[in-house]
Amino acid sequence: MFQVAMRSVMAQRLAQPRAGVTCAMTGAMTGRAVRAKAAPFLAKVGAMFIRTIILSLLAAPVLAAAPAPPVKEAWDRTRPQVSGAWVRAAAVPGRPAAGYLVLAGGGQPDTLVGVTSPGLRIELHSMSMAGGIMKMAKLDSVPVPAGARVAFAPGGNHLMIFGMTGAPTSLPLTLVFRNGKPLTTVAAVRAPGATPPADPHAGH
Ligand SMILES: [Cu+2]
Repeated sequence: MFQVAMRSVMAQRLAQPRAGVTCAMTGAMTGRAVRAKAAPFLAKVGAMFIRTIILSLLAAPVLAAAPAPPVKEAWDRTRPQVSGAWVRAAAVPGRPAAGYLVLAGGGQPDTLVGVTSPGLRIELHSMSMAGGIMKMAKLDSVPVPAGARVAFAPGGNHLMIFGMTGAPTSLPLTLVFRNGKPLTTVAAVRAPGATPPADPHAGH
């Protein structure tokens, strides 16, 4: 395109020399003389074209790097997230079931202060071994530091679920936080393991 433009300009200059040039020249102007006169002009036009192209090339990355319009997040990164929730049904009817899940801390620290499910009572529990004896303690809250992984898992912190009857295949769990909005997840209910650990809930 640049070459085409140059050729076009050159053709114009050669076909129609400026009036001033023909007036100043009394004799017939040779093609060579016209080209000689036209050369500085063509060089100027060419430089302008090149400058335009270079400026366009320089501008392109700047435009590409401009910030994209804000996109609504699918979820709020500042809040904790919950995953992998499941419930182990009690081995003995009437005993509480145990619930497990993993919390991923958000951008801001928060604290889990409770878990609810319709018709059930749920407590936060810790579990520890002391002198070969498994001990549980009720927790009022569980900190969820920013960016941390907080697991409720067999042998450690867990949810103690009272009042579960029948054999539901899933259980909705709503996690209540001190700062953020509640989070609801669905926990799969599994049968008691074939080799359950010593029943740490005998005291309930
Ligand atoms: Cu417990």
